[in-house]
Amino acid sequence: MDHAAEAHRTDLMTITRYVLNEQSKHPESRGDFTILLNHIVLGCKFVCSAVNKAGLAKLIGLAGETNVQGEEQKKLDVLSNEVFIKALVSSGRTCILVSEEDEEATFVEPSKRGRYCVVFDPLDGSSNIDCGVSIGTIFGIYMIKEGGEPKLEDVLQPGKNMLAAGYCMYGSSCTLVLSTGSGVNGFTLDPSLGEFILTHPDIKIPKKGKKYSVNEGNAKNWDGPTAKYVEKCKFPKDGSPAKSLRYIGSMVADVHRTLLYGGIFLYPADKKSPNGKLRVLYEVFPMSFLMEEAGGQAFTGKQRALDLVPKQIHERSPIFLGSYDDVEEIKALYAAEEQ
Ligand code: AFP
Repeated sequence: MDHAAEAHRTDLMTITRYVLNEQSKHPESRGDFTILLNHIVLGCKFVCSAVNKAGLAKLIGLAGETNVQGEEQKKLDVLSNEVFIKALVSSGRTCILVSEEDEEATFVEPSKRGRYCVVFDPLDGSSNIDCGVSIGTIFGIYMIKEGGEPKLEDVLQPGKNMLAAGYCMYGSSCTLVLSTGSGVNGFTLDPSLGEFILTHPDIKIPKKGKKYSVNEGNAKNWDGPTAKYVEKCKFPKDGSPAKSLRYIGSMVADVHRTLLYGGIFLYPADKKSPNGKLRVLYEVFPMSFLMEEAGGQAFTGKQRALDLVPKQIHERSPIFLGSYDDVEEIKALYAAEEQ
């Protein structure tokens, strides 16, 4: 019997233990972040359970409302949003919450206020719910600027100011990927324990990938650099093999695959949507943060994605993210076009 392997398997690194370990590296830390994260984890577990039971519980179907983006809300969107808002407020560690589902930011009442601002999409990819495709929650965490009342400017900060970002994917397994600014780690929910266990330590994205991920149905409206890049993926002229296309249409699932296998995920601007589709605060920033922490890059077509300063909470931006070398290629095509 391989005792070392056995010991390894029984020494379970839960997400709470991991964050407490991280916390102990900062003696000044008061444990607020650990408490906040525990509440996010609770929200993820609840949504995971609701997604798994959706068919059975007859939760699938329209809730009869339209959200701020003009999209139909599914019951699970509504439920997930409520769960996260309540979990985050009750943590006593948040002051401003921005959710994809709510037109306005939520300012937490003074008696329950803490120093963190959380931006999140409670259930991204919800148009995929009915067919059982992986969907997820995306979140980013800022700290309120020192002093005074919380203001909207506290969340209208560039993505590079985030303290942490992550997503939880509700798929064949429930996987939470997190970065607190020193690398990226993946935790898988063990349903029998009800705990997220570290299963993907120190994730590094391959420097170059073999897959590209984009909605090709929008190709007729793409700009020059995007069209050239995708053409290069399919018909490389340097003798390298063509890339394979993978597109789920659920950002968490497409980014998760890109992070683990390498390659590039694109949601570019096009003639119909000059700012792209994806939202800066709770889609573009958290995923860009994770990509950079894993050794990849994220680019908007004009600049490093994390340098963008949003003016509105539901702002959108084009995004190209993934393996370092693949993003470098699209950056070169945009630079060439500018000249
Ligand atoms: P839904 O939440 O409406 O399913 O949108 C998902 C999403 O915001 C993101 O998760 C996908 O990457 C992207 O939209 C897919 O958009 P297209 O359907 O236009 O390709």
